[in-house]
Formats: sequence, C-alpha cells, structure tokens
Amino acid sequence: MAGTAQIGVTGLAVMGRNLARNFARNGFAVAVHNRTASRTRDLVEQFGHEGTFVPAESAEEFVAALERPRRLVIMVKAGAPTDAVIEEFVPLLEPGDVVIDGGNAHFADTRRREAALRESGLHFVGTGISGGEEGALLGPSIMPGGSAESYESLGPMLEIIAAKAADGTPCCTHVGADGAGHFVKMVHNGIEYADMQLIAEAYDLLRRAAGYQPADIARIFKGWNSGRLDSYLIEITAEVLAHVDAATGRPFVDIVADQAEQKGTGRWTVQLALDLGVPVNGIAEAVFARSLSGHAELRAVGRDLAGPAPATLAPDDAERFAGQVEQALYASKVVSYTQGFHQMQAAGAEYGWELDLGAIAGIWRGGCIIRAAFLDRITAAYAKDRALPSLLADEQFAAEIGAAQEAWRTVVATAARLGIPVPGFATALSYYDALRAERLPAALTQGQRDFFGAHTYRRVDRDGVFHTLWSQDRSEEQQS
Ligand code: NBP
Repeated sequence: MAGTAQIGVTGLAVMGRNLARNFARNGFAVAVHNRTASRTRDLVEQFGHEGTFVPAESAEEFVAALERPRRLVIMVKAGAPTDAVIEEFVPLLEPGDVVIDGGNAHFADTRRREAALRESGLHFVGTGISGGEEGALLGPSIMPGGSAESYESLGPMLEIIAAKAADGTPCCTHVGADGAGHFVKMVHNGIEYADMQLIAEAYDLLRRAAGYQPADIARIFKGWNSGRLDSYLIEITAEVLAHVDAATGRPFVDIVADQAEQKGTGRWTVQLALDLGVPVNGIAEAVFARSLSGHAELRAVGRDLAGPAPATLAPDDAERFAGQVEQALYASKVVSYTQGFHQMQAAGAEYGWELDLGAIAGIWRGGCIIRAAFLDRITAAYAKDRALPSLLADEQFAAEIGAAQEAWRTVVATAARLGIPVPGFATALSYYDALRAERLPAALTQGQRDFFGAHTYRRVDRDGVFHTLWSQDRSEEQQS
C-alpha cells in the first residue's frame, strides 16, 4: 500500500481516531498510526468497514504509506508529546510535505514549530479543531493556520470533513499564517467560557431570584432556544436542567458538586489578552468564577458573611424578570463576543495575520461548542464593514443592546440587592458603560501615577507629554 493514502493521522486516542474515521467515511484513504500500536489495530478492527484505512506500526511505515506531498495530521497530547512526534517524523519527510497539528497547542508553540519546519521546506499547519469527540467524527469546526500554499492542498479535504453551516457552507477556512489557527481556536474557547458563565448566571437568577425550579428553567431555556439566543449551549442547558438523577430522584443539577474545572485555553486567552492590552472582562470573569468555585476552603470561610435575607419575586414579577434576564443574557453575550473579536483583531495586527473576522464567525456556525444562529449576525456585521472597529459599532447590535439595556440594569441591580453573584452580567454592563462614558476616571489614575512615579500625562487642551513638579507645587512642564 506504499504511497496510496491521501492523508495520515498519528495519535489515535478519542480525537485522532474519530478524525481518521471522518476522513475514511468521506472517501479518503487514511494512513493510521499510534505510538502504542494496539490502538491502531483496534481502530481497524472496529471501524475498518467504514472506509480505507492503511495501518502502520512504525513511523517509517506510516510515512511510506502517504502519497506526495504527504499530509500528516498529529493528534496527540499538546506540549512535549507534540514536539516528540514532530522530531520523530521530520527526518522522514521531504520538502513540500504538510504536517498538521490538530491538538490544542499554544499558538506561540505553533509559531515556533512553523518557523523551524519552514527551514526544512516543510509546511506546518497549526489547526484548531472544535467539537470534541463527536465533532471530530461527524464534522468539527476547523481553524487551520499556516501558509496559504498548504491550504491549497489541504483545505479542500478539511472542508469535506468539516461541519456544514445551515446554508451548507463548510465550517473551515484558512485563518491566517503560522499560529493564527490555534490563536483563533483559543479565543473560541475563551468565548465558550464566557457564554457558559452567562448562562449559569441566568440559571442562578431564575432559580434564586425568580424562584423557578430546574424543570421550569429548562422550559424557559427551551423557549429562548427558539429566539435570538438559539445555540447549542442553550439547547444542552435545557437538557441538563431537565435531567433528573435516577439514584435520588432529585434534579441532576442539585447532585453535582458546584466546583467547576478549567483547562488551559480559557486561562491562555486571558493571559494573552493582558499581553495585548485588550480588555476581555467577560472571559476573565468566567475563568475567575470557575477558579473561585473550586476554592472550597475560601468559600467555607465566607459562607457566614453578612448579606441580604434570601427573597424571591412574586409569580407575576418572576415572569417579567425572566424576560429581563433573557435581555441581560443577550446583551452580555454580545459584549463578550465583542471582546473576543477585539482580541483577535489586536492579535492579527500584532502578528501580521490578515484575519477575516466575518469568515471566522462563519466557521463557528457549525460543529463547535459555541455554534449559534447569532454568529450569522456577526458575519453580516463584518460583511457590511470589514474594518468594523468593534461589534458594538454595528448599528444593529447597538440598537439591540440599546433596547435591552434597561432590563440589563434591572437584572444586575436586582442581583446586587439580593446578594446573587453575577460577575459576567455585571462586568459586561460596566464595559458597555465605560465605552459610553464621555470621561473616564482614568484621568485621575494618570494624575496619581504622575504624582508618585513621574509617569507623565497628556492634556486635553494641548499636545505633548507633561509632568507636574508636585513637591514644589509648580505648574507642569513639558517633557522633551
Ligand atoms: P490525548 O490528549 O489524551 O492524547 C493521547 C494521545 O497522545 C495518544 O495517542 C498517545 O499515544 C499520544 N501520545 C502521548 Br500522551 N505522548 C506521546 C508521545 N510522546 N509520542 C507519541 N504519542 C504520544 O488525546 P485526545 O483527547 O484524543 O486529544 C488529542 C489532541 O486533540 C490534544 O491535543 C487535545 O488537546 C486536542 N483536542 C481534544 C479535544 C477533546 O474534546 N478531547 C477537542 C479538541 C482538541 P499512546 O496511545 O501511545 O499513549
């Protein structure tokens, strides 16, 4: 079978195995390889009937099975294992071959690997893949970086195995050079964190402020899912809330320990936003909310702190409040996407990627965790103005948020009054109000910085950089 496989996948744990099956089910001959050969044998034994698999037990056999230029997908644990696999395969490859990393790599690692492999004439394509195990098999959202040339040979295959949006468009596009694909996947995950946090806050308010039970809230979410909040995450939230624990007969959500876990990507999004100087408050609050939930000892110490007595709204008010929560959720969601897209825009400028933000929203419409009808609107906003400075500068989003803002304020104020934490809703509203402000207290911050550290400031009425000689009470002097 030498040189007949159109693509190869090495690393056959859940993701790699399903991705290989996806290629095979779509008619591609797929070479398959794994460090531990039993996984390769299991795959062919269980799923060999689904298409053409070319099993390989050694790296040499695997490379020899691929047609040229070779296309080789690495689906192993991110970090050192990915480097180990690259080191193993690179000496066996030839200029023009394409090495694809479909793992959740940090984009800086992808930039480093791309530069190193380019020296040997190899294309390195860091590719974000979203949709988990099921997406890998049935159609994920695919975010390939790397050179445009590599996309010419690889792109058509990826577009075939990718999810399709409702209008049939493949959820895969060439995102940009070197680490762009992994960066965009990381921001996708950051936005996913923010979406999940906002949904969790909406649930908490409906339960604790409005007095609804999980089954009622499931019905409310189901209703929202046929409106502008229509999305995979709202859909599964309704299912989780409707689920009853078989062992106890209690709502499933009540038997789950309330300590959320986080993997690296949400944290990376916030760390890199800090490096880029981009406020991604919504994502940051989502990461911190998970982190706080996990600090059991801290929470035990705080549990007896003073707060308002628990109170719930009257049934008529509860119904109206549920409508207001929908508006607050929608407005906060628009803000967190605004922040995520700002981060991608800033990274594009910093790293020289020509990111098409509308196309990126487009490939998130299917396959991935944040898939939502709403993404069409983002694509439309960037189609109207490719250089849109912020999603909130889009007339339609601005009008929608304008219409929601009163309800949004009521929800945040109600939460504060009742002592229910809503870090996601509140930070989104503060971001919105900060953008609206004619003047920010940053002027005072600058004054303080000049006072204690001679950090200088700019004036509103004259050009230049100024410092006040505070101890001498002397008027400002212009710096050179
Ligand atoms: P894992 O992340 O659990 O990795 C297991 C695979 O890595 C196995 O094939 C294992 O081989 C291989 N591997 C390791 Br560990 N060290 C190796 C080394 N030094 N040399 C060669 N192979 C090595 O698998 P996964 O959950 O399928 O995820 C694969 C990638 O996809 C990861 O980067 C992950 O972050 C990313 N991803 C996962 C999801 C998801 O929902 N799970 C979604 C999107 C992306 P062995 O069988 O010999 O131990």
